Amino acid sequence: MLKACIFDMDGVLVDTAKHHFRAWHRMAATLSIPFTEEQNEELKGVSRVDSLEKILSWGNLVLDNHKKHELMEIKNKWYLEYVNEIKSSDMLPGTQRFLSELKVAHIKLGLGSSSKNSMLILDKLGLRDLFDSIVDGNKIHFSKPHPEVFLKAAQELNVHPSEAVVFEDAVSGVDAAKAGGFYCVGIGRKEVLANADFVIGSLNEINLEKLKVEITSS
Ligand code: B16
Ligand code: MG
Repeated sequence: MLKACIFDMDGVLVDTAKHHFRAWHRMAATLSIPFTEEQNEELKGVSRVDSLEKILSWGNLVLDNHKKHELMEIKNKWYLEYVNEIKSSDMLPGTQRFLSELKVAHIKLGLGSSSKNSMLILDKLGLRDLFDSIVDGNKIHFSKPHPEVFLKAAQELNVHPSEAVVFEDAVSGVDAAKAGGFYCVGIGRKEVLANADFVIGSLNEINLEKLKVEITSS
């Protein structure tokens, strides 16, 4: 029985993935490390520190912890500048409608994001109060694909993973959801999110009725 829906934030509810890419791209350029959109797919859902480690490894660059900390601060400063102007019109299609539909149907709502900036973004979008549980990068020890973020959200919502659905746009996030025993709806392209139970382009393509049909037929 479906009792809860747990949403990733960046790339599912709001189009912040392009701002993360822009900030990391700018950072990589200062280090003379080439960084493509394909490589950026590997950073989606991955924590700030793990993202930096990946970029440094692509450039075969070894830095001390002090320098890494400095780079992460600068990247986040740029990212915050880019998202500063975000408002409710930057929500991805279907977000407001689908969350409201679930709320009316008394399905519990959880957030499962790797971002440490989630509260700021949710406030800018006016979405924070809709969520019954918010688990983000400030509350977890292990980055996706570890299932901790979703298991913690399910625990806070007082539901079993088999009673919850996770919505994810990242390969690492889909893997995290499946590792945690959740039904997972991928948001993006089927070829990329092959491990998801089914894939849609955006929340605009789903409603509660359709979701229940997909779960039952799986
Ligand atoms: P921050 P999600 C993730 O958010 C992003 O997909 C990923 O690109 C980012 O590196 C990570 O949050 C950490 O974000 O630097 O803001 O703490 O997709 O899990 O909602
Ligand atoms: Mg995401």
